[in-house]
Amino acid sequence: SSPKIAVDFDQSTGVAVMRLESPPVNSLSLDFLTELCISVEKLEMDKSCRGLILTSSQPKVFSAGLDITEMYGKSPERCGEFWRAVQEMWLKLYGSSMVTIAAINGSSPAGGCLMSLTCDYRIMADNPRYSIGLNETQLGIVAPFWFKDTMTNTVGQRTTEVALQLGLLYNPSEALKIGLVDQLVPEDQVLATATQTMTKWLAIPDHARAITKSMMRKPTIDKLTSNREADIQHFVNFITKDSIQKSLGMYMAMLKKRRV
Ligand code: CO8
Repeated sequence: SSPKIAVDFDQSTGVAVMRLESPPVNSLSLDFLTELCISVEKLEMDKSCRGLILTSSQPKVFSAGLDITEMYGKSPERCGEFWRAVQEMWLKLYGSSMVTIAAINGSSPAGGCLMSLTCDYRIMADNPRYSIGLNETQLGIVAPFWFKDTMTNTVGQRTTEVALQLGLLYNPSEALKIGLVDQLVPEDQVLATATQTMTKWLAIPDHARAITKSMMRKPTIDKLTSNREADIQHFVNFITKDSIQKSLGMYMAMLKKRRV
């Protein structure tokens, strides 16, 4: 099934709702990331669009993170192209001047968590079956510095230090407690709450809010923009190692076996 992004832009409110529609789990493939970047860029350039709500059309899952098959058995060139797209997604979302709200209506591991962390505010469905976090070490891989920075900027140094080493996935109430998400609501109210919260954020003059946002995030963004090529090289060298490929292979086999 082909990946899709459904964008619903309401001219009267200036708010766009972007639904991730890539069955079964919204994993971030190169195609999907490319489409996501194009959609965000279009909205960013449209001066009448002031707010963006990110959510999922898939039941139970916000996003399963990076598509593991994009990192397994692929050529170094292809891995590099994929990583550039991951960087681009983060740069576009973390650097967005729009108000961005994540309506997290399902599990959100690894790259899915990163995507939510780029937003200004996170509302998660209060369902104990869902989890969120940067679980990279559980796959035998290492979250890059800009994943780490985004998490540190949100929950602080100490919490990030423990969470990243153990590859912790948090249930919604734990995630709320450490500030990984800002609010929990019943599952059927996630989007409505995001819309209400958006109204509050949009009551602040755009220019003042956007400059403030940029002031907070620019040092973190500059760190990647000035190191993009080296970061790609680092990723390609790391991910194509035999030992890392073996870990990823085992993790994928575990994912499939886990099914009942
Ligand atoms: N990539 C590719 N395929 C996936 C992924 C993924 N990330 N996640 C799930 N799938 C596949 C499953 O293998 C399964 O395939 P199949 O139908 O062929 O068996 C199908 O999607 C459905 O998955 P589930 O049956 O597991 O669906 P559930 O609804 O039970 O669970 C979850 C959904 C919770 C999302 C679960 O699938 C899960 O935990 N997935 C793994 C998530 C994960 O660990 N992602 C990490 C990706 S790595 C990343 O994002 C950052 C990497 C940073 C790079 C660092 C490099 C140095």
